[in-house]
Amino acid sequence: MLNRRGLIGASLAGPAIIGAGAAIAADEAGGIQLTKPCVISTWDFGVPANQAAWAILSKGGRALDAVEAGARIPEQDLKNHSVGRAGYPDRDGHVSLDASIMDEQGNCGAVAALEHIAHPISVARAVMEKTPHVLLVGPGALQFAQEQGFPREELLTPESRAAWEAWRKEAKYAPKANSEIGDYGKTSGQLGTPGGKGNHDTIGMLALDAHGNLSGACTTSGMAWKLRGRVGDSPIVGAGLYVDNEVGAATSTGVGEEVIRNVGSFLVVELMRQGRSPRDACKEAVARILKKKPWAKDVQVGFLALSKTGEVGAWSIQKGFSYALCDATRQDRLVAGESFY
Ligand code: SD4
Repeated sequence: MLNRRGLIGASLAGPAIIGAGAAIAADEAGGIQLTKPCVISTWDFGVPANQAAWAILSKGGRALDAVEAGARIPEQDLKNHSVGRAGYPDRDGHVSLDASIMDEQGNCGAVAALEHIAHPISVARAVMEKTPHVLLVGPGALQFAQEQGFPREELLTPESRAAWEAWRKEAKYAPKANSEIGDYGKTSGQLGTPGGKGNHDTIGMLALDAHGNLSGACTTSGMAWKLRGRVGDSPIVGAGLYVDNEVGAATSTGVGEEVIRNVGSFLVVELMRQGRSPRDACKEAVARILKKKPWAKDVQVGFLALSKTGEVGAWSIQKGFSYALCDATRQDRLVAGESFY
């Protein structure tokens, strides 16, 4: 697996391809064109996730099935402490998961603050397909998942517990009603702010299938050491994920509060509808965050977008946001995204 700490920094001339492989054609604005079908994901662990999605897409399968299968890969990865099983817990030691999924018809489903279920993305899909609702939370989401046959499990691994116990020794957790960067920092302790080293890594996946249909999935254990009950952007349709089959799809990673405040993924897609490239739309959505709250330059938020025609774009506040690309040409590309700082 590729190590995000070894990434080449973002280039002002356009996104740098850091996974080995054939060159990707970048347009003048720095966007990347993929061929249909294709799938893209946030972060380095998006590479194996994309490959699982590709097994479906390459056989003519549906984008929705592809993104669900892909998102389940980091959810079950015991080395991944920010998605699914083995995710770092909240302040009180509970692993609390957020996920959403959206298809080409605008159907969507999500779960928030879900505990004890290893694959929240599949529960989100069940909410979409088997209930009249969009979002189930907390104990109700757990009850629904168990009724659907998902096993109840302990998701806190010994390694995650040890990290949490080490954090508790040092923690001076003082959340304020009016958040400032210092509060995110205190919340996260040694891990740093969400989206920074060691404390980011929502997987957002966007796929375009051979039939020309888009779908997306987003799943995370959220900000490490968060307050119990805290919900990030990932399960909020329009914030952490949005799909519009006429235009494109977008997803986000980083400090969810900043994404929710700006309804980030919906904004990216609407900007694409108005004619912006995925790259420019992501850049503008990041700029909006910084305009409202200039101190947000010290946290990380990244957007990733895919157009209906297979064009890819991304932008983040800080360096270090990588994303994975997969189409018929290659299934293992990793790109260092562009950023303002
Ligand atoms: C959240 N955006 O819960 C998600 C997860 C993440 O840094 O990327 N955290 O805010």
